[in-house]
Amino acid sequence: MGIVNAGQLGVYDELDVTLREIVEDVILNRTPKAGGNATERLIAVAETFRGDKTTVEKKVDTWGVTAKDRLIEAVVRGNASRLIEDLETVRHEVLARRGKTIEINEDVLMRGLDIVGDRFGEGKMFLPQVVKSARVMKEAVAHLVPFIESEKGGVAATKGKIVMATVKGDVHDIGKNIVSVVLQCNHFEVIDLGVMVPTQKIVETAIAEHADAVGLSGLITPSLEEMSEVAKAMQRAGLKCPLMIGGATTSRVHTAVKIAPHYEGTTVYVPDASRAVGVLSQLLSPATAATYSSEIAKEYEAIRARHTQKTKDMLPLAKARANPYRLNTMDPIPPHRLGRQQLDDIPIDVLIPFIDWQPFFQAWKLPGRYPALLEDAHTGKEARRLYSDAQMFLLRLSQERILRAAAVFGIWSGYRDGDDIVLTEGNQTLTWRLLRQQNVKAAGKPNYCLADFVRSRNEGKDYIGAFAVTAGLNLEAAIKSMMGNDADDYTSLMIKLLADRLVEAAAEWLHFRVRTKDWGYEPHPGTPDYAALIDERYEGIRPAPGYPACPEHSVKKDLLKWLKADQIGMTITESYMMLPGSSVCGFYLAHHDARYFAVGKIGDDQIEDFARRAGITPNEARKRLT
Ligand code: B12
Repeated sequence: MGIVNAGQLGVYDELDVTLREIVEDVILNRTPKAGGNATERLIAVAETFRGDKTTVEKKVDTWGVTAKDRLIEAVVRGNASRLIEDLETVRHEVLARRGKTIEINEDVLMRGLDIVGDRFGEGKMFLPQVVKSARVMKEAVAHLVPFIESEKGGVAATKGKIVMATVKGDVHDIGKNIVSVVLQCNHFEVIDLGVMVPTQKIVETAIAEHADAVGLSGLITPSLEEMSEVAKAMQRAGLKCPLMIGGATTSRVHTAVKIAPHYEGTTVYVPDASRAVGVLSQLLSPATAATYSSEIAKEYEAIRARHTQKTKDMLPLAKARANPYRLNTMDPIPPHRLGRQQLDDIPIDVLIPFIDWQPFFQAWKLPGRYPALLEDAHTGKEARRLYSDAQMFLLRLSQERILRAAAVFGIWSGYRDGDDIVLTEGNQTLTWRLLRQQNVKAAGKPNYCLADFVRSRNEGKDYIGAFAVTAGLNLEAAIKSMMGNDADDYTSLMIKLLADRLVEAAAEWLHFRVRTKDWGYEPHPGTPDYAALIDERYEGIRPAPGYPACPEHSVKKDLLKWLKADQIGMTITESYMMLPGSSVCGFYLAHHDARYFAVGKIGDDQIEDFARRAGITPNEARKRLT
């Protein structure tokens, strides 16, 4: 399969490492190492190059001639093939002139990192490359540390020390890890406390380490409450350092309204890893800190003032309820099979065709729409490389069968009761309390509530489905198996992001199966149409608690119990986060009018009504719903 044109021969060390390994496995007959599947791996990776018309430019080899230059290049290119050899050469040079090993870190490796930081900031380098550079940096530092320590060479200067944590009850760490890598590449020292970190530990570490800033991350709304608790504890402990807030559900408004008022130090929302460097640099530089902090304080004060103004255009709950979506009289299709079902081991390769790749590239900060982004003149090359790596990892995950996907699901009789949906089985019930839009609508437009898509008891029989699915079982073991015991952010991020893609794919696959088989209201068209699935062009919806049509999270606890999700290894934290992290749960509503919408802002009357229905205090309801 190889034709060599000596005139166009690339530098062997610069070939894509994964691709090189796959080709070598075939050429050198290293099949036992590849688990006996070298051919399949090569064919799979070849698929990703299909139609790839490469224009060959005359490349000037910039790879350095001295070991020192090569080390800088190694960091910039994220290529560790000669790393240890070059480190040793430079170390002996340094020692020969009675220097100290620490100088290699400061004068050589850091110069590489400077280039990486600058290029990333200018949009000339992409996140996957930055993560690979950080991997080389870590490997180099790990090699040098014993020498530095034995020489008592002192501590390397950094721009500041940051304590990072995902808050208690939350396990999402992809965003936090990306931020940590980017900060480290910009000379910040990061003390990463991991996930589900108790408030006290964050505060104690910040004090003990004399942190220059604390960074908190979280995925879902209940984590915002925990972030407020950390802010309060930092205030009580007399800390003054800046507090950075990040993660998918956090926002400037949330930070200004819910978190900042509890802490006198500067509290700032950072939307993105690439902004973290700029924000921190301004906050920690004596020249800019005071002005920047007071600008943030003013801006957040204005946000709070706007937020407390009552929304004028809000209907009283009674009026909103008098304008529901009115369901047509069509009889629901009875399911082929009622009750709970369990799938203990869904093969990964079944799920791969159901993957929505868009969020994968978004997470890696590669802009554009999939699949067009693979051909983009600016980012296409990196996107293709990333996609090819992803295919490789998926193939291994499916063949080595370490990462496991499982599901519990079913369809039950049920009915609408006011704004609640109730599922029944014998004398057992599961109540899902929903919220109704209260904004003023144009004539003829309803104030939606998901309960509107289910029949009430006196309208006749109806059915509701529910599911919980995970693709994160044995995730840590899978990461270990992919990379041995080496700490490698690139592989770890890759596997976590793929597990997230796989669980969403599993939810899509299961919904398809339920529609066409277990419920059977959709005719089976053979192979599902990928584009139709991604665009949600099918009958019925699968709302997941926490999403805008049903923003309240607590029902997940009852739902997992109803489904006996512990039997497939799924549990839930006090902040309603499911474990393993790569898990999704929700309901199936089959009526062909069922649709997604955003509940939006709700009034105090609905908060109090919800509190009554849920048997909680209005204060508790307010915390959960606003
Ligand atoms: C991927 C994803 C998932 C994945 C991954 C979750 C996981 N393993 O952690 C899966 C599919 C498993 C999932 C499940 C769920 N999800 Co989800 N999910 C998303 C999605 C699409 C992207 C999140 C993500 O990973 N982004 C990529 C990473 C790299 O970005 P990031 O974490 O935001 O981090 C970046 C920045 O925020 C920032 N940052 C992050 N942390 C920090 C910290 C500091 C200090 C700084 C400076 C910056 C910073 O820098 C990072 C890099 O740029 C978002 C929607 C969205 N577009 O954000 C919904 C979203 C977060 N999910 C949501 C929900 C509701 C859920 C579920 C509860 C649904 C359900 N009922 O099953 C479950 C909960 C899962 C659980 N384990 O309990 C809601 C949350 C809404 C809310 N108000 O709470 C969102 C916002 C979707 C929506 N529009 O409603 N989800």
